[in-house]
Amino acid sequence: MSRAVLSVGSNMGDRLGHLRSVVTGFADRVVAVSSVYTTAPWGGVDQEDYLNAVVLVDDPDFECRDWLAAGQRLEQAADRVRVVRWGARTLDVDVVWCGSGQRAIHSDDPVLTLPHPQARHRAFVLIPWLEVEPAATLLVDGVEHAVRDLLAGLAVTERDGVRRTEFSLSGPAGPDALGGIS
Ligand code: A4P
Ligand code: MG
Repeated sequence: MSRAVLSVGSNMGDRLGHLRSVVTGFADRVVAVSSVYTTAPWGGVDQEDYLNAVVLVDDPDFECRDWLAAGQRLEQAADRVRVVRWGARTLDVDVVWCGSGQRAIHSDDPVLTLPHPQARHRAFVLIPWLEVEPAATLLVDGVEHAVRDLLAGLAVTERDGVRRTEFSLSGPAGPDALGGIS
């Protein structure tokens, strides 16, 4: 039985449509969906801006690995091709956090590392997560931190690269009209 925080991102093709496919795909397992944010690429690879959001999901019959497997199926459905680490992609679904009840699951398994090791460094994860779960906490080096404190500790340039849009993942479907937003 588990609840998970999923970070979804896209910077190729119909970015909004790809993110919406996650909400549609998880259907009634979806508990909350953040706003859609336009975000500067993270990780040093030269590429287009991303759209990012966070989706909270819950299913008493799902183990944490089931969220990863389902996310990877959605990536495949979006014709995701793995070329460059941290490079451009139609759809990325990362399991940021997974827990049973209020208990966070910790895992060092490279197939599913929990919590996601990069989450604490990424404003594009922390900002939308706080929007849907303001009291969220994250285990860092064995110590529980408020996500809002982790965000406050990031560089201003990192936080300023994440801007909320007026687009919604639950609104009417349509082409990605955000290409011109800078
Ligand atoms: N894996 C282990 N733990 C997890 C987890 N908690 N969630 C494994 C998801 N996957 C996990 O991932 C590589 C392997 O990580 C998988 O086989 C899985 O078993 P991948 O998706 O195949 O490769 P990747 O995504 O290129 O690498 P990586 O390291 O997962 O990259 P990230 O962390 O997904 O970063 N900038 C902005 N602004 N917005 C973004 O969304 N995304 C990335 C990708 C880079 N820069 C970005 C964004
Ligand atoms: Mg990934």
